[in-house]
Amino acid sequence: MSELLFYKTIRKGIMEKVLEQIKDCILNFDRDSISGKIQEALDAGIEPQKVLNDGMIAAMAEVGRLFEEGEFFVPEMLVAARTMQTGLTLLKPLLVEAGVKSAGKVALGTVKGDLHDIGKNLVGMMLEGAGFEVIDLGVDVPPERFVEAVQASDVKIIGLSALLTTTMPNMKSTVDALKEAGLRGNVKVMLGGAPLTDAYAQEIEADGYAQDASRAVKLARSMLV
Ligand code: B12
Repeated sequence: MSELLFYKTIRKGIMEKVLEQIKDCILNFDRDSISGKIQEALDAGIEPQKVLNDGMIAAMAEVGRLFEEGEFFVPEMLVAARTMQTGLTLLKPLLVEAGVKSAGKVALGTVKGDLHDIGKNLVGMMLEGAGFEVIDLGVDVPPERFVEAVQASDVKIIGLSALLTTTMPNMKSTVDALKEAGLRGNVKVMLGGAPLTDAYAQEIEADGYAQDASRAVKLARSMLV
C-alpha cells in the first residue's frame, strides 16, 4: 500500500468513527457529548452537510425505525430529537454559510382553539432532523396565519395539528382559507393529532395524514417527489 493510500485509509476510518459516535449520541440521548463530537468531526475536515446527513439524519432515521418497531416510545423519540437539536445549534450556521439546500420548507402549527403542542413540536424536530426547514407558527393558529406564511415565503408543506375533536373543523377552515386565497395549488397540506384519520384528511381535501412524527417525515418526503 502506498503511503498516501495508507493515510487516506486511516483518515476515512477516523471520519467513519466520529460519524458513528454522533449517531450513538442521538441514539443514547447523550446531549452533553453531541456538540463535542460534532466539533471533532468538523475539525477532522468532515463537511457540515456530511455530518448532518451521515451522522444526524441517519440517527433520526434509526430513531423512526425503532419507534415504528415499538422499541422506542414517545419519550425516547422526544429526547433523541432534543439531542439532535442540541447538535443542530452548532451545525445550523455552518450549513447556512455553506448554502446547503433544505429538503423543503414546512410551516407547522396547532390549529385555532387548540393549545396542545407536544406532538407538533416532536413532528417539527423530526422534520428538522430529516433536513426540512421548519417554520413553527405555534399554537392556536388561525387560518389566516397559515395563509400569510405561504404568502410570505416558499412554504412547500403546511402541517396542521389538532388534539381536540372540537378544533378539527379548524383544519377544514384552514384548507378552505388556502383555497380562497388561491394558494391551494402551491402547497401540500398534511394533518396529524390523536383524533385525526386518513378519512378525515380526505373529507376536507387535505393531501395526507400521519399518525406519528416518524411517519410525518415519510409523508413530507413523499409530498415533495
Ligand atoms: C398533555 C395534554 C394536555 C396539555 C397540553 C400541553 C401541551 N403543551 O401540549 C394541557 C394540560 C394544556 C391540556 C389541555 C386540555 N386538554 Co389535553 N391532553 C393532553 C394529553 C394528556 C396528551 C397529549 C400529548 O401531548 N400527547 C403526546 C404527543 C407526542 O402525541 P400527539 O399529540 O398525539 O402527537 C403525535 C401524533 O398525533 C402526530 N401529530 C401530532 N401533530 C401532528 C401534526 C402533523 C402535521 C402530523 C403529520 C402529525 C402530527 O405526531 C405526534 C408525535 O408522534 C391528551 C391525552 C392523549 N393521550 O392524547 C389530552 C387530551 C388531548 N386533552 C383533552 C382535553 C379535553 C383537554 C382540555 C379541553 C381540558 C380542559 N377541560 O381544559 C384542554 C384544552 C386546552 C386547549 N384549548 O387546547 C382530551 C381531548 C378530547 C377530545 N376528544 O377532544 C384528551 C384526549 C384527554 C382525554 N382523554 O380526555 N391537555
